[in-house]
Amino acid sequence: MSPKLSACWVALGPLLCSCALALQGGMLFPRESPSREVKALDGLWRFRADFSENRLQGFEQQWYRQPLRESGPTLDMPVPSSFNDITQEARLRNFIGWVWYEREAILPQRWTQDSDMRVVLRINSAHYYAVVWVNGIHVVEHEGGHLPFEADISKLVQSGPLTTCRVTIAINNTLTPHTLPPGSIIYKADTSMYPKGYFVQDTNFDFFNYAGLHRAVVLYTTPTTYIDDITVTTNVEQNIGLVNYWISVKGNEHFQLEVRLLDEDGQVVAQETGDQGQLQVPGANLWWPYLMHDHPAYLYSLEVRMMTAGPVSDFYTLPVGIRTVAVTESKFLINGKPFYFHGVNKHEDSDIRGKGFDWPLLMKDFNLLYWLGANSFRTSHYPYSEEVLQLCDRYGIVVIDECPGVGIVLPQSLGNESLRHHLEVMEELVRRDKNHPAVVMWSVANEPSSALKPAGYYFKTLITHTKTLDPTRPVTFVTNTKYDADLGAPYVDVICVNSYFSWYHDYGHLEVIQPQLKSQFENWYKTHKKPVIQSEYGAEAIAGFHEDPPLMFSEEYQKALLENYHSVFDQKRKEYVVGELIWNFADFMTNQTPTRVIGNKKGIFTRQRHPKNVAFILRERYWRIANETRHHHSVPRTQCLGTRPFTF
Ligand code: BDP
Repeated sequence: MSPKLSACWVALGPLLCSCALALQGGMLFPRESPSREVKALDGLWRFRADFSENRLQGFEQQWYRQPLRESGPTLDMPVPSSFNDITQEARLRNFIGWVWYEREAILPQRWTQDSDMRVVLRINSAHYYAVVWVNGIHVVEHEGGHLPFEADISKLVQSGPLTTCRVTIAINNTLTPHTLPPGSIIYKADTSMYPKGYFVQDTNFDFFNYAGLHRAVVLYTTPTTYIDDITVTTNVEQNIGLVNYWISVKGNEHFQLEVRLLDEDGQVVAQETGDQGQLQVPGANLWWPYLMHDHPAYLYSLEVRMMTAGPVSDFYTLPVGIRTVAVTESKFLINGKPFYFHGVNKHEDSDIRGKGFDWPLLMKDFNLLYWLGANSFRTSHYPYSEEVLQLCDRYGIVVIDECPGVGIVLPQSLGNESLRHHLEVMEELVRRDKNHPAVVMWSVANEPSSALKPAGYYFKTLITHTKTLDPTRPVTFVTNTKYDADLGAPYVDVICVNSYFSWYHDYGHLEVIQPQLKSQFENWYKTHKKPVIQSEYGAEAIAGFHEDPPLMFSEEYQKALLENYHSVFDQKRKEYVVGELIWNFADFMTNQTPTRVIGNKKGIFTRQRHPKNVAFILRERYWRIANETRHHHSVPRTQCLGTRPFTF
């Protein structure tokens, strides 16, 4: 292990140094194909939290060298899941430091014997910093809890007679002023008040810092010469769909590439050869958002076939939606038509699992989005799992893809070290999500403090760099009305603004909402002449609390607050307001504070996804807006998910 890592940890300071490798190659989602196999390592892993005083016992005793059970007792821990809410131990729920995961994988014999095969270990999310060993050998480290990373482990598994491999992953959830999101460790040294060695993790964001292996861990294979990355951009010219592609191949310089585009019936509609080119689809079926078209979310399949002179070939199929995105002074256009975001903000959050990926939960959420008539969401406040984005592509749910730049309030979090990491995260995010038609905009941060001096330079660099990473999508920066208006606004394409009138100020005074909201919109528009999205608004309601006249925290207050916002939205959406995203889709867990009653209760659904009264108000509204914007006929409310073929 890197000595830097341990030295830093003793101080509980910036352990998260540049040990993690930045971008190397592509990050195609592991899919099975005639040349690729995928083996999921989901299930029970052995687990131990390192409760030693310096949290470094695991490294000092090299727990990765032997099976974990040989260095002490272990727990059974499900993957994917956060570890925090699985056991009955309070000290594990609130643990800060290194936890250790381990499991053995049985490898098919040909994986270990065929030297023309690459075996890759991919970790879809390990929050926050991860160090990985295979059979006791260090293979990769990664910083950042929401984006995937991988290691080619072919040499390791093909070097001996073993047909199993032991994967050990040490994960540290400590946040520092330079991590994303940032945080700091606060020591409480006064022994008359705190036990010896007492420290807490302080953060400035409003969700619980769940940790662990939150998404799948998989092993997959490719040939040794392989399709490393595919980039697709699309356009439409005079009814001809244009699919531009770039393919990178690794492992050999001599190869041929064949590219075919298939429609939903499996018919080839265009084909090409070579590592870059343009496919033309006359009369293309465009990818339309849900509720904007009778056949939303049309997906073609881009089949890429790579052949070498020898027997090796590689196949990869990528879903492709043909659509355009553009922004004018007052409109957000998808396929040249004005698009109004009527949607939600979400969190990856649920009972027991914490931030752990869960198919039933995901499908419930998509069914609820369809029921609600929501056409969009923002991945507040970090990148969500790739499966979520695949479902958005498939169901036509438009996404504002946000990076974990949330809770940036300390001056140290705006220096070069933080900026370097923030840029790296944006690169990783764009690399992972660039091919999703559902993703229509990048969000580089949520509500950073603008009072800080270096903020201007920081956000200008961040936003302009993101535009060079992906010139095909607009970029936004989410601000709060209470903050300085000009921090990121001059550089972004769309202004996203959060406000909590009659909630965080003017408590209980619903009558202030309309004038304050009107001024908010008018000020932003007057200064910047850019489309505006109300990217958050809402009120807490504890399900089942009722008061009339409405009082804060009752369902009636939440409803009345929303209705006041809606009446201003209805005026301003005729002008330049292009969206409204409720805060929040569902109640979610936060740190314990006197202002949170077992989490944030601004959900329109409870954490268990039961509707509060306000869900019905929003449902009426969203369907009404959808029908208005479709002009010709109303949309039937019964929508059925999953009737079309879909490949993962
Ligand atoms: C907003 C934050 C969001 C919070 C919300 C709230 O962007 O993360 O959860 O406030 O306080 O300002 O409910």
